[in-house]
Amino acid sequence: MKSKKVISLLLAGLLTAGMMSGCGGQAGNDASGGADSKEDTPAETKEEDASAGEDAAGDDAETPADDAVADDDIPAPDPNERYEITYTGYWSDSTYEDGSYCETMLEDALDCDITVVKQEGNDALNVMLASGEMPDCATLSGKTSAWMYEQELVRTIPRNMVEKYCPSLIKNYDENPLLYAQTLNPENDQEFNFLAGVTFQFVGYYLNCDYYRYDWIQNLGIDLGVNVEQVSDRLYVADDGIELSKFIEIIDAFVNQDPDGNGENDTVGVTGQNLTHGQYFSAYGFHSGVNEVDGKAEMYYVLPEYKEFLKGFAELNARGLVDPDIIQGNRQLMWDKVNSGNAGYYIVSTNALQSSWALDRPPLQLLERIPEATILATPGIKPDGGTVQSLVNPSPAYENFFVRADIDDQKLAKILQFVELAWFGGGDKDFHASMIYGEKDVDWKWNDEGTAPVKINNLANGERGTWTFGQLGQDADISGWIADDPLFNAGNKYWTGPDGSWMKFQHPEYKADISNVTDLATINAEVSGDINAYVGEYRTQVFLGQKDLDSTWDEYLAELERLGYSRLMGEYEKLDPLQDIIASYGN
Ligand SMILES: [Ca+2]
Ligand SMILES: [Ca+2]
Repeated sequence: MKSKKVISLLLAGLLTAGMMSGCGGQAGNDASGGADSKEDTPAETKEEDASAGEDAAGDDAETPADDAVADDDIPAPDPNERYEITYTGYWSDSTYEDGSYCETMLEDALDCDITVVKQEGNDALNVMLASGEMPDCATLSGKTSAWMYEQELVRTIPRNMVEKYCPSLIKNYDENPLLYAQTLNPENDQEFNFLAGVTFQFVGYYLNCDYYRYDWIQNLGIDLGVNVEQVSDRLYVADDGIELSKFIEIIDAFVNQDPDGNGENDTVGVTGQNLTHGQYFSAYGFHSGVNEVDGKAEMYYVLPEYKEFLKGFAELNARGLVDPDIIQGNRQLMWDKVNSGNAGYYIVSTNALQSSWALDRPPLQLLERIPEATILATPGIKPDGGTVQSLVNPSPAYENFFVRADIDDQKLAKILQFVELAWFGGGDKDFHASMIYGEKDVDWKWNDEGTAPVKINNLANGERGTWTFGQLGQDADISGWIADDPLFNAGNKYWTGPDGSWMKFQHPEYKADISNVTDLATINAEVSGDINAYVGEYRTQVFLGQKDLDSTWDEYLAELERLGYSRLMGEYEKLDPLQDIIASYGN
């Protein structure tokens, strides 16, 4: 495998783009790196050839591998069999329409029968797995590889078969080698335990970000202490985070100094969906998840800095500077406050500037509803004299795709061809786009430059089979297509591309068991429910002033200990820091 270093790993995402489950999009930024494949894929050339369907995924056109394995050693689908593949994954609920456009397109190209097994959410999925009714292959959110093998539900996938049948996937793995560490069997690197799909959204185009009403800040005459650039009519961008003391000054003014100038004391302060936004933590010098403390892994919620955060936010709340509704966990309620001009500070992410999917939420809905509103995007809040800390995924890995235990190698070959086509269009951009946008020239067409799809019909996710098969193939192309938006692009130099200046604030967690080599998953399953519930309850009580922080903090730590905190963290001691693992793939 090729190697890259930390930087390229983190930045690869940037080149591309990102987005959420089904936000459509259009038009390409230059993205790429990704699926500019050499192979013109078979998808179309294939359809009349009903006999030997085995080449549909472009097996000959695969990357000129350095380790050329003789073709005949690698199992191929039985040319005399028309395979039936059952599958479930995203957008496979009861609204899925059997024989959808995308399903038929895949069936024609692969010369097989595909059936989507419908399931409604996690409970139904658990029932299905417990009763031994796992489909031939499935994208299973929230199911760890360790658990699936423990239950003897799934089989390993030979690496040479993936190299042969899924060249587009392998290309992404080669460019982001941590993906190998996440998916290969730790005891045998010639076998994948499962295949991770990709999305570049969480390593690039989905940066943490907060927004302020910049017209309010200007009305109030506040000097922010950072460089602010106007990048579009109504969008301003800061080159650095806002210092905590400045943040409090802004929020105080938003609450107490009539920032909208209507003569009424009618605006609120800190809004948010909950009290655990990374921006708040960054303000006090730590980040979510696993932090490093003198070479040791600690969860954020035991840190002295977290204690300071609790104290700080309880104080802000006591001063009336936090919107009391913050503890309701109601995203829509928060959005409404922002969109109606009741709140002037809010947290989303950079890609909320994309009109293709985010029109109903801040900041775009605010801009539509309040003509005088302008917005300032910042990368977060930092301690006075400190730096912003923002968490980013260590790799573009996205969800787990499993193959059932009793599938033989020949059928596996067919399933891998299905993966290559469904996720990446086998390198054929028309096919790839159709898996997301539907039928070419009916539901979407290429833009004038031919660089990105433009929607003709706004299909819901899952409609005509869109996203049902392609969700895990959000490579450079798809991510770029979806992210493209004039307003989003206006701030590109801050949040996209290898030179995006906000990238310096993005880091993965200190440690994670990406290869499943510890008992972390098991212990986590045993203790984390109770721990998280207790952490949440304590946080709310302190925030509301129901519990005195200083006099109860030791008790709090002792209770966490009783709930299994040290047992949990002991597993982390067995792991190398993620940055070291990433660097080990460096040149
Ligand atoms: Ca079918
Ligand atoms: Ca007012």
